[in-house]
Amino acid sequence: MPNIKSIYAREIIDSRGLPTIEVEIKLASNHLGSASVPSGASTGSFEAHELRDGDKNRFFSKGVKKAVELINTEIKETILGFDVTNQNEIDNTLIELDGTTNKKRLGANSILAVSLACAKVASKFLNTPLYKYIGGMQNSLPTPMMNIINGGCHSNNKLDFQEFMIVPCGFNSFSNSLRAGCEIFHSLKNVLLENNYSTSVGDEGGFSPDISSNRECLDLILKAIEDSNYKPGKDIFIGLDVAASEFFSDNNYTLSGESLKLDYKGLIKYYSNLIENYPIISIEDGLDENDWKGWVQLTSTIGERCQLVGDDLFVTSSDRLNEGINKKAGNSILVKLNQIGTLTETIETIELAKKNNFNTIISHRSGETEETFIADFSVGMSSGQIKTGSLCRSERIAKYNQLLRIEDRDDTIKFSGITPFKKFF
Ligand code: 2PG
Ligand code: MG
Repeated sequence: MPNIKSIYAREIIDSRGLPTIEVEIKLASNHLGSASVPSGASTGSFEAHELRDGDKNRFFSKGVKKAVELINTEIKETILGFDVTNQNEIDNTLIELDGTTNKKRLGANSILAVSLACAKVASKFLNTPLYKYIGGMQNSLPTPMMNIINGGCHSNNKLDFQEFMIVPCGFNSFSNSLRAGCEIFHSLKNVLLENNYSTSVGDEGGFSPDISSNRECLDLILKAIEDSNYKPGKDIFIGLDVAASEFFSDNNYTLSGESLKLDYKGLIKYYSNLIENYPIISIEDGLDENDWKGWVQLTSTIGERCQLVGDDLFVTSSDRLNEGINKKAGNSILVKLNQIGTLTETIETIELAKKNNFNTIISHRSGETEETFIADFSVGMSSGQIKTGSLCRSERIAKYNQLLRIEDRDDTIKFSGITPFKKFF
């Protein structure tokens, strides 16, 4: 029987050495499933609430014992006996039980850990791969956006932009795209060494050289692409996560690394210039999460040439995405399950995005675990793209390896190679 027999949560440690939640669910049929949840550093202020203990004596206040306790008592008592294949009912019950608009009482981390563990054990009960359980028969493998240089609050260098990603295009499979990413990652290591830069890595496994100029970073990446015998602007493109909310205040964007203080118009010019000179096909959070006026202008200025991705802007919320669609702000959405807190709500947001021709990118968080749910999720939802970090650090590689497994096991699943908006070079 697919009914929930027991639920058990515990505190585990994430890739930054900070606590997070793992949940195990057992069914009456004795099937067992577990899931753990990630945590962000450059979080959007409209994200659902992450419940932390606030006890200064443990993990710098970041313990999750309270959240674990809530799962092991209140949440457990409420959903014991539920049919685990009824994800909507479980998620809606958890949302109601929480009773707040941003999951402040029980915590989006508690709710999501249970929501994901339910989906995983349901797929086991039905003896179906997780991606098929989520997506039915329509599955595809995503193009990876691989973050090979870390800046912003994911690193202690002076780079203002948070992520410099390589995006393979024109490859015929996920594994070949990933292979290109690995080769370029290694070439970049050599390029950095030749230029006397450190090859230490940041939170997401991208290199974290002591560089302050965005252009210098882009030049080093282009060199690494060429050294690997790929053509920038043909085989490999570049994506940026600017995470602009992190350097926005008093209506100004301060790029300290480049000694620039710009208003939104100035920053849009800066981006227009960058995309003219580099094969950049995607800019995430190019402007602040509240700068709707700037987003509308950004979209009308370069939205035909570039993927403009709302992460902090949309926080995986269908309400905020609707606002963006109505205002014509952005043309793509970054999807993070823990920004909203249940599988059901995340799927609703993706469906809304697709209906409105917004590109969808399933994303990890900078604080991750070995959990591979998002790999299956990207295939099940045919998201087209996934962003899950660099080509080192096992919490990032775990997702890529799961995608390799899916590709290897089921050759009926197509690869969604993406087509850039504009021809380059
Ligand atoms: C982002 C994410 C993931 P964080 O901004 O897109 O790369 O970072 O998890 O720190 O919010
Ligand atoms: Mg982001």
